[in-house]
Amino acid sequence: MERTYLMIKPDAVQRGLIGEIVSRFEKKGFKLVAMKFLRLTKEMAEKHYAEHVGKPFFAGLVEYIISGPVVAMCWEGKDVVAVSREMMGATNPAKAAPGTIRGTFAVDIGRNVIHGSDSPESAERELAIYFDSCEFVEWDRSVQAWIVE
Ligand code: YYY
Ligand code: MG
Repeated sequence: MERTYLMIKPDAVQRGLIGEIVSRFEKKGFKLVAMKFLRLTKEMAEKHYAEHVGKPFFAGLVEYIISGPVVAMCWEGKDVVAVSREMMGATNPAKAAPGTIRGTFAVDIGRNVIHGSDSPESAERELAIYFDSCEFVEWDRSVQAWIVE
């Protein structure tokens, strides 16, 4: 089953949105596989956002992402990478559809409350930054058959 890396960013933690955001993925039918509350080091942040090195927003992005604690999560489910990106909405909250996480809870691209991997390959790379293989919890949900045919 596909996995993705989702991260509740420092602004959402400060604003008390952890529960709201986790709840959306639970209710959707995705399965939580790993979860951690931590503050990123600068090294972790630069590794996470390596694809954006050299861009004008990079320094500010790193500063923001290390400015407070985040919630690091691994979620599993059918097409979870693409579907969770849809649930998050566009990168710029001003363009994010109403009802999406960014469309509902954010107004500024530099404070867009959540990160989600953009492909299964990115997910694998990002998950390895935050979790050891032993931290992914194997468990069965009794409702699974009511969520995926
Ligand atoms: O994957 P996603 O988070 O939706 O966007 P990316 O293009 O990967 O950019 C990562 C992160 O950088 C974005 O969530 C906000 C920030 N950012 C920015 O502050 N200004 C931009 N022009 C582009 C991205
Ligand atoms: Mg991205």
